[in-house]
Amino acid sequence: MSPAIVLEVQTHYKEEELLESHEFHKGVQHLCERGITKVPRKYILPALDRPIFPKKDGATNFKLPIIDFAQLQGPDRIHALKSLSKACEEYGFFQLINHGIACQSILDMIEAGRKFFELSFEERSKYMSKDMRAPVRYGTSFNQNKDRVFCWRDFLKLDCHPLSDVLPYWPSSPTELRQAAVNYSKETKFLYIMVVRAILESLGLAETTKDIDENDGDHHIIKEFQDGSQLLVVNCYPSCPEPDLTLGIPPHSDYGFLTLLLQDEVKGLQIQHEGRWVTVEPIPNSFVINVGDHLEIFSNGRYRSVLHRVLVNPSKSRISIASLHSLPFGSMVRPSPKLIDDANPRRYKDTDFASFIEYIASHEHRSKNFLDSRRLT
Ligand SMILES: O=C(O)CCC(=O)C(=O)O
Repeated sequence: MSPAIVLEVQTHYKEEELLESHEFHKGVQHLCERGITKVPRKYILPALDRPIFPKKDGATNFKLPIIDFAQLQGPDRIHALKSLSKACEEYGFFQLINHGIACQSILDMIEAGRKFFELSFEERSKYMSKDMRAPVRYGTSFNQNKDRVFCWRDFLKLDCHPLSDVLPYWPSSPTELRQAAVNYSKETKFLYIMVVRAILESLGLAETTKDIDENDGDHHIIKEFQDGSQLLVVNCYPSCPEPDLTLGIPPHSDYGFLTLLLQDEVKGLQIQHEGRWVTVEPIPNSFVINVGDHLEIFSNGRYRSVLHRVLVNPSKSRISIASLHSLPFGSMVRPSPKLIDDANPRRYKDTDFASFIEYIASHEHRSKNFLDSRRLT
């Protein structure tokens, strides 16, 4: 081929790629609506990063520790706190049962989320934004502005704090979404505060919940949790023709204190445990709760945020709803002074949201790289 023809072919491919990449930014749902039978190149992971599916369903059946919220609130709290502490230290994850959130609130939220992803692309795309601080964000992949390989997920992110400020920006369609998300965000926030109190107690930072209210220092932190940030993320993973080539979400840890995750009946969540990927069995009417980077920092490394990822399914689409909680946007996250001593020197630098957002906006995602940037050597 003459150099002129080579140049022409290269230009043609570049244009095609640009055109394609513009299409991919519209999301996986949009791609599937166009009827695809193969995973496009843009979503194909390097061989080493691809998931290995167990040959027989259930071959890697794995049960997360179960924490009974009713037990945590009852006379056997001490015992439940021990189990909570062990789960956070050894797994970074647990399933919460008997959580007290009304079934109807959960069903309404899942249904409203599902309906959002069934809207036309024109309607969904009104909420696309590159601004990480936008009160509502519809998008795709993990970080679509940075990802070289896209992942097989679309999302709707709703900032929930303070509700009165953000509500007018939330999607007005489907009509039931706002009410369902308001109820759901209030209920999950309440549950989060109860669980975080238990976490403080399990770390030995307050003898009982009563002490937390009376002790000035700890009261201040509970107040910060109450005024803290909350982000609802509705994840939609359409069924995928070649699920062994891609992932719904690549390995990552969550940035906040705790994430309360609702999975539907389709499994897909995998966590890294003892050096291997294990699939979390959905338990009906439970929450999967995981330690985030901010809690790892706050606990000075005693509780660990753990890598997790999401597999996609060849025949079923999957919806999950993550409620991510942390301190207010302006607050500093630092190891609790009560957890630092000669035997346990300070392990992390102070950090805040602004630096987290700046970091993810300017770096390609890799595992726990933000937290690693906060470690003191
Ligand atoms: O969909 C899931 O099971 C996990 C979602 C998740 O990891 C996330 O939203 O960060």
